Amino acid sequence: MIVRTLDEIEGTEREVTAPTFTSRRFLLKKDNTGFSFHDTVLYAGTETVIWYKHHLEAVYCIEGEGELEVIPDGPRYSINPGTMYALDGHEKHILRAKTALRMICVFTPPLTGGEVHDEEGTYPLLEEKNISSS
Ligand code: 9YT
Repeated sequence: MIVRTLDEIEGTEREVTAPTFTSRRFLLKKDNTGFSFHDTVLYAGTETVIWYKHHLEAVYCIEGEGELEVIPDGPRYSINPGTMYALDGHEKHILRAKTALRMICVFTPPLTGGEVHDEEGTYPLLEEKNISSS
């Protein structure tokens, strides 16, 4: 069994920051659960262009208010606590955070740990890196 708290993750290599969000990665590929599991906060007033060409992601909003727009042609969805969306078609999209959005995210295949969005909002498929298991 794996038990972790947010306190143990914040400020470690399991917390990956980007200009518009911080991602606290509770489970990664090296944890051997078959998926990765993140608690992500998108900063208020930001827009993030995302296009996961290599991953499927499910996202559950637990705090905040925002909007999800599939691009280029829509549709648009309101994002509020209690809303889940799953990118089962590798949809390119924009996530707008009106207030800070706290999102619980699951990725398959699992992220290995250090991924940051490239210029297309994509995460590469990475091999396991030799980082500690903390
Ligand atoms: C939905 C969302 O927050 N996407 C951006 C970051 C990603 N979830 C991550 O790396 O945790």
